[in-house]
Amino acid sequence: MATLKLTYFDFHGGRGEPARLALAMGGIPFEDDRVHSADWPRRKADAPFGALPLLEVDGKILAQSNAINRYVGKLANLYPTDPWEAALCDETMEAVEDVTSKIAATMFLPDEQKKSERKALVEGQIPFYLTALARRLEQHGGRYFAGDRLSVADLKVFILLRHLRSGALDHVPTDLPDRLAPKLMEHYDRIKAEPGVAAYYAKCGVTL
Ligand SMILES: N[C@@H](CCC(=O)N[C@@H](CS)C(=O)NCC(=O)O)C(=O)O
Repeated sequence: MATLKLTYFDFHGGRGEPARLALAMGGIPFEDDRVHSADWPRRKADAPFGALPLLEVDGKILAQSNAINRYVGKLANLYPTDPWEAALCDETMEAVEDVTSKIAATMFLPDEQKKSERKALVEGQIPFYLTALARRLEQHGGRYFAGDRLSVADLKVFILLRHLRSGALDHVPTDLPDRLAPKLMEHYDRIKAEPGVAAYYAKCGVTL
């Protein structure tokens, strides 16, 4: 078994969280390297694209969250083997990445600008992606995003919804997913109840 180190910021969410969760659910040992924001400027130059997450596999570095999710998904049996279902899994993860990038672009804006740009997102792109994801979920049978079993795509959507509902995003109403995408919330509750997901967050002391 390869020696794995996953490097990401020190919070229970974001682009590094699906891989952390997938590795834990697969019972795959890894070093959970959590970067404090004060240390990031010093470490940024070592990241191939100047960003996290990174996965180190026997000393070799892999960047880009969805590449990492696919790799660990294969190790943890959380990535489809069927080519079509694998493509659906990728589609979902890229859609989450699209909306994540739009939200991330507002993260460090001055407050007035953040408020107006977040208002625009809340009225436009966030509902667009939530309803599109809910529709795709329905088209794929309503339970999972890729085939008839759990994959890293489901984990990534779950983590996005958890973030949107957490109250950590100023100017984003926490009930947005519940109001706009009840089918997605049924999916959220299904993933939250997965024994591996529940066990991981219980071990981390996180209330879902
Ligand atoms: N496309 C990249 C985006 C990575 C990214 O923007 N990561 C953020 C954290 S979620 C980051 O490292 N921000 C700090 C910085 O850019 O200096 C991926 O999917 O991994």
